[in-house]
Amino acid sequence: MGVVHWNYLGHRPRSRWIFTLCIFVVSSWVLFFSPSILVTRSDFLSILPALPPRPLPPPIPAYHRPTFESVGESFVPDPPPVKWEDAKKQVRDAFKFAWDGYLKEAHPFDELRAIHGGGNNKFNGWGVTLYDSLDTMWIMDLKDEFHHALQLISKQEFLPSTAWTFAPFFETVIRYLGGLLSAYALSGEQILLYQADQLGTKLLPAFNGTKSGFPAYSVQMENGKTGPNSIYRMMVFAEATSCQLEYKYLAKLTGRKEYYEKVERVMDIVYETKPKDGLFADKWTSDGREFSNHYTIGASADSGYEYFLKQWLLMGDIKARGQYLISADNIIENLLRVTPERELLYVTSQVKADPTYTFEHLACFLPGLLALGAHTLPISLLPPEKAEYHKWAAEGLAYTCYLTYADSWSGLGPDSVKMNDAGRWMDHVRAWEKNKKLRTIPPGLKERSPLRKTDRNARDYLVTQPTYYLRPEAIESFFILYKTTGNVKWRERGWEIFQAIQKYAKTKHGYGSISNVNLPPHFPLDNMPSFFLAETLKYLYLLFDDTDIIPLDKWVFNTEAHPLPMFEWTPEERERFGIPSEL
Ligand code: DMJ
Repeated sequence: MGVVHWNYLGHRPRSRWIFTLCIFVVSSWVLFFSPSILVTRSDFLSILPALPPRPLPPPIPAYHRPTFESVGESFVPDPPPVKWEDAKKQVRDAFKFAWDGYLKEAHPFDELRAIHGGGNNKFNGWGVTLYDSLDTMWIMDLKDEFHHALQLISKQEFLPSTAWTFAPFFETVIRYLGGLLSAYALSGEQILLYQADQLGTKLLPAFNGTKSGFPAYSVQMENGKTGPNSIYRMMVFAEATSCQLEYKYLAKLTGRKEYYEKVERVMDIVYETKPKDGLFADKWTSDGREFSNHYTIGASADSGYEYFLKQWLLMGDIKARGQYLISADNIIENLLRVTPERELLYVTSQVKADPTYTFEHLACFLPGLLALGAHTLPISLLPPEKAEYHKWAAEGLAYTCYLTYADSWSGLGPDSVKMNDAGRWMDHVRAWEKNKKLRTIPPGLKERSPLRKTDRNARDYLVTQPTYYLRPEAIESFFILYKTTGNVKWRERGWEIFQAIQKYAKTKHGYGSISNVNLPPHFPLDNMPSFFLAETLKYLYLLFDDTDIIPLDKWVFNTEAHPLPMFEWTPEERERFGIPSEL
């Protein structure tokens, strides 16, 4: 019997329809009525009861654009632009304005004083904003600015400035080294790799500053002495571990074994700890033991967890992937909670096993990380039932992050809040599953309207640190959620925040933090952090971008939003660096 090829039917939809219908009728007849067929109708039907009943998944909560109750002059966003291209262009203009302000007023200082002009040194005095902005300029196609910045960078010798004798290891790695490596990967400019190698070498003595091999807090650049009291100082989990992507990619580019070895030693210490619930203390002793009983995914631990997943994504590290799975499950189980009235899903920290009910803006990177994990991990490791929890957690947490912005007078988000509490999220999820409310929305995922009432009972939380520091985490998560779900609501929320930034944080020279998001902002603070250009504006731009400039299946963002390209170790590299085949 010849095979009828689809193309032989021509391109007319009608012929295809008739053909499909015939096939359906004939095969139904064969299956149900033909006595000679091997699988009889009753055989066929008898298979059916063996299949487990498949409950319908809960519906994705419908998206209704919120209406904003205006209190006095409070912020009410404009509707989204007709074309997202326009939003993208506005973000590019905002970046250009901030960059020009920095260059004119502040360079060679680290960061711009957004109100008074001039600059200040917070991170070595080598002009950190320059390094943090490089890849954003490339991505935004600001090539003249990029090449000008390259000239400035090529002269840098990474020596101590008068104001700054010790280079803080973590900040120097994520901002300077990450910025150089990402700009190199995007542009191929050799000077960037040369400078990354110089800087990477100068920072290496940090790993000799502790008994364990954890990097010391800081390094003196001209002689490799490690920072004040580094032997006795407590190590911060995120600071000690968030150097993996940068140094391993540098090892790949330069072939230098010590880059790989030094940072992998840090991972060995972390893995050897094997905490039974997958959560790591936020402070460690310099000889590599957990010290505090504070467990958080906010400040001092955040990127430690982020880099487990991202080491796997960047270079296929299976051990790090295993740790991510253990830790993410335990974060979901133990640190995710809901509030009683608005049923807001949030992530808290705990002291021993006691929740603090604190929800930090810094923790708003978590929904993006969970969404990225659920989107990329193989089904064999994260089966659909479990992946669903990760995706729900991502959606619910990102919405709460958004609400902390939308609830506020200025439309900008506070740095920290204290939540009212109704217990662990997973307990609510299990109770909801038992009641078989499977066609209703899972706990913590109902999208409540923004509330412009500042009292704790109405909002279900109290603002404890009301400053918006121009931080990126909420927008970072909206970007990943938009990319992994395609739901335009994440773009719309990013657009609202961008408008609030334009309205309240813009200054004569650039942008400044808002000291109290719940009060009419009289004036912003006099500082423009470099991460505003590295992260906040970059993620906004990518959120509105339709061309997929940095596809998530090819690039991995370091914790300062510097994208690095995914790679594989060659057999020779594995042998030289001592990378086991299972890593
Ligand atoms: C950034 O410098 C980095 O993202 C870091 O990991 C923590 N957060 C700040 C910005 O908020």
